[in-house]
Amino acid sequence: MRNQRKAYLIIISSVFFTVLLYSIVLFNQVFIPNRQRFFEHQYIDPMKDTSLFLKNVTRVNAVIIVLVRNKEIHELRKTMRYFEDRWNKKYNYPYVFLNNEEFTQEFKDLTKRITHSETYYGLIPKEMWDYPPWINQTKAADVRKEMEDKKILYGGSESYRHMCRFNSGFFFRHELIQKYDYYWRLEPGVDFMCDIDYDPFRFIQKNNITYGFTISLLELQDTIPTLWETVKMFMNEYHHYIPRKNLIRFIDNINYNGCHFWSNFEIGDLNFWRSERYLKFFDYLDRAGGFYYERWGDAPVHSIALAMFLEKSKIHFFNDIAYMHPPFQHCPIEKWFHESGKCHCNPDKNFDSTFGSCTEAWFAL
Ligand SMILES: Nc1nc2c(ncn2[C@@H]2O[C@H](COP(=O)(O)OP(=O)(O)OP(=O)(O)O)[C@@H](O)[C@H]2O)c(=O)[nH]1
Ligand SMILES: *[C@@H]1O[C@H](CO)[C@@H](O)[C@H](O)[C@H]1NC(C)=O
Ligand SMILES: *[C@@H]1O[C@H](CO)[C@@H](O)[C@H](O)[C@H]1NC(C)=O
Ligand SMILES: *[C@@H]1O[C@H](CO)[C@@H](O)[C@H](O)[C@H]1NC(C)=O
Ligand SMILES: [Mg+2]
Repeated sequence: MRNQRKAYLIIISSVFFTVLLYSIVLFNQVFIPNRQRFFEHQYIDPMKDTSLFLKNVTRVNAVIIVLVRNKEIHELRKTMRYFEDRWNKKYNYPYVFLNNEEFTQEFKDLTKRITHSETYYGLIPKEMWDYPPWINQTKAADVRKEMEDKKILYGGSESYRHMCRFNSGFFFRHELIQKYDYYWRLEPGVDFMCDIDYDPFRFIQKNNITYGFTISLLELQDTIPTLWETVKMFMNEYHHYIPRKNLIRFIDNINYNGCHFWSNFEIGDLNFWRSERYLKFFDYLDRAGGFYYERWGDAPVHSIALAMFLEKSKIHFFNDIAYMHPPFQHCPIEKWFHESGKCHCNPDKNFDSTFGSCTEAWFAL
């Protein structure tokens, strides 16, 4: 009697453990973490393409674009020093500096001397940095006052709005930019924390990629109250511009979920912004007035356009580019980057998987 019960117990527990073991195995196969699945099945790894690392290859038709004010010269010099040492001294891509005011001689001298690349200095024409005629400037001023009282970030700033509109609709049409196909946007004050030993321009050209990012995050909803309804009206009117395979699910959660690529870093194809569909989109938003009656940023505008018009393979997550724009940074978490001695960032400070980032959602798409 006793032995029989023991035997039952043994059988039951072994069945139980076998089932448990099988479910663990099954669970792991079905529920591979999104990040891991992304890197295994979707990610194109530049590190694995040795042709990108050849030292003798010719440059792509590309430019480094810096929109900047004279007073930011020292922040900019710091950033250029990092940028040259980590990457551009190996390639010498040209810089175009753009400003709504004339650059000073000091600004030109100090920036020229920090690089072996060609440097060009452009004035932004008035029509790219001013109110379009249909904007009621009294109303715009009232809004700025209201948003300032509500303590919305840059809510009271007029120049910030001109800047966001310029970066949304004009930088790629500036006369000094017109002859280029690809660009890398650079801002004063940012830091690059790992060596970049290949040419990202050649990488995106070779892989037919339109846009690359390092950090994604949520927009402040107070700055864009009517952006999404305007976008939806555009999508209704111009549905023929929107391909069946798109990325709208990355940004659409009944309302706009706020997800966008942080546009202070961008590596991309200028011809995307110059395309008929993007220009139509920009004009549509510009007519609606939200650059001035609210405070629409160029980052959500760019990201919404990318999401409407492109599929996932056209957008690249530059995991290997360690990048800091305070207060957030992308620092690769794979050990290799740090053990190789090529980086100086702390992977624990990486923003990708923390609250406020959309990069986990990107992995999951
Ligand atoms: N020439 C010029 N450049 C500007 C002006 N406002 C902003 N910029 C540049 O536009 C870019 C974005 O401006 P930022 O002030 O960095 O705005 P942000 O990145 O949203 O905010 P923080 O960097 O967090 O302050 C930077 O490259 C600035 O140098 C302006 O009035 N004139
Ligand atoms: C670059 O170097 C590779 C390998 O040494 C060689 O095969 C190729 O012809 C070179 N290309 C140019 C443009 O010099
Ligand atoms: C401009 O806006 C102000 C404030 O909202 C308003 O009083 C005025 O009538 C508007 N002007 C025109 C021409 O619409
Ligand atoms: C590159 O992408 C464009 C669309 O963005 C497509 O028309 C073209 O065929 C692609 N080229 C290659 C070589 O895949
Ligand atoms: Mg900035």
